[in-house]
Amino acid sequence: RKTRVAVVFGGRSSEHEVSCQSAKSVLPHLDAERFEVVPVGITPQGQWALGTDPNALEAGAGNLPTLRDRSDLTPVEPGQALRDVDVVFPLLHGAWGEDGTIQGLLELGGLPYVGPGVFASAAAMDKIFAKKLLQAEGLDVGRFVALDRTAATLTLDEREHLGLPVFVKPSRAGSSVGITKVSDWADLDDAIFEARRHDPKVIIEAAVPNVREIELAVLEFPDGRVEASLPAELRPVGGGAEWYDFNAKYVDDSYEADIPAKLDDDVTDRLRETAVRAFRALDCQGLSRVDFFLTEQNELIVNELNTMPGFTPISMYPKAWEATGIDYGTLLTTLIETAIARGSGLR
Ligand code: ADP
Ligand code: MG
Ligand code: MG
Ligand code: K
Repeated sequence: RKTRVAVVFGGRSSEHEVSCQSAKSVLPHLDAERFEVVPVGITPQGQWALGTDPNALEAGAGNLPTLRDRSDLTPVEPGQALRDVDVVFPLLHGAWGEDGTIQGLLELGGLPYVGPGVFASAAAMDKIFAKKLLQAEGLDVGRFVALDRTAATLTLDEREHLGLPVFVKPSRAGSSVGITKVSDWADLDDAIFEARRHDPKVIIEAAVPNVREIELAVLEFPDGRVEASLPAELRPVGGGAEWYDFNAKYVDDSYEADIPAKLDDDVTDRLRETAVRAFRALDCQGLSRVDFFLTEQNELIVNELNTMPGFTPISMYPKAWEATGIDYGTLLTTLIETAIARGSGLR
């Protein structure tokens, strides 16, 4: 019989719609000869539902599909939704999905799944912990200060250490949600307040001047080999956008992608090597997108790892593999085969 793949999408995070959009693209591209797809939706309230076809969803925020305000769904318990499934593709972005929580549920159920395990997912989701682990590996992560739950604001010493401008971010979020670029210390506390609407833990980073944003797609193959794609670059066009915010990501056309990025061969080689090191430093498995800041001096700063990046055919992760020689359908098959080869349990 065919391999039954549950594609779990939607979810409780602020990236609910982005996840629905990813699912909408993945479903029709899964190899129908080998895989039987079981779409499993999770509403923004956290209700699991079977039989939700992401291609039939209506548009919500940012004109993206959503499971919001759907009263016609048939609610199920997670265990019921995943009964008789061989492998799970947790196509969820952000909290309660990309952060180790659903991975924990699947471990308990003994089900293999696409992507990193509990620890790596949680570590990559938390920008503060991710940076500490990357630093321990000897990788440059730039200057930052972690504001724990009790610290109200930056001390004068910390302000001096970082300098202006700074980026103020929730430690555990994504899609640029809750992030503010601050160019005047008078605006700092409002930015911290905004970040804390998403996470009590806040990270404040020195802005990298004239930064180039480079992303690499890292993939684990069924035989355990781990490889990084060619680098892709996100470039602001028309001088309108100052940084890669939510609108630039999903709404307007203020950023363009160069895939592959126009870089000297030695920089490309260093990026590919460092992306795999970062993947291993967080104990990732399956896949991860490793996002870099390239400085004017061609220094590599690891910004973050995204363990379940956007997955439409025009998203950076699949595009970067396409440019490296692996098409969208083959990529999806590889991800699922790697998950099955790994099995469940400690590994
Ligand atoms: P998210 O997980 O929401 O994508 P990021 O840490 O990647 O959060 O930040 C989002 C965007 O903000 C980046 O892609 C970049 O455009 C900008 N940015 C974040 N931190 C810095 C920094 N230290 N220097 C320059 N730009 C930054
Ligand atoms: Mg992110
Ligand atoms: Mg990012
Ligand atoms: K992340």
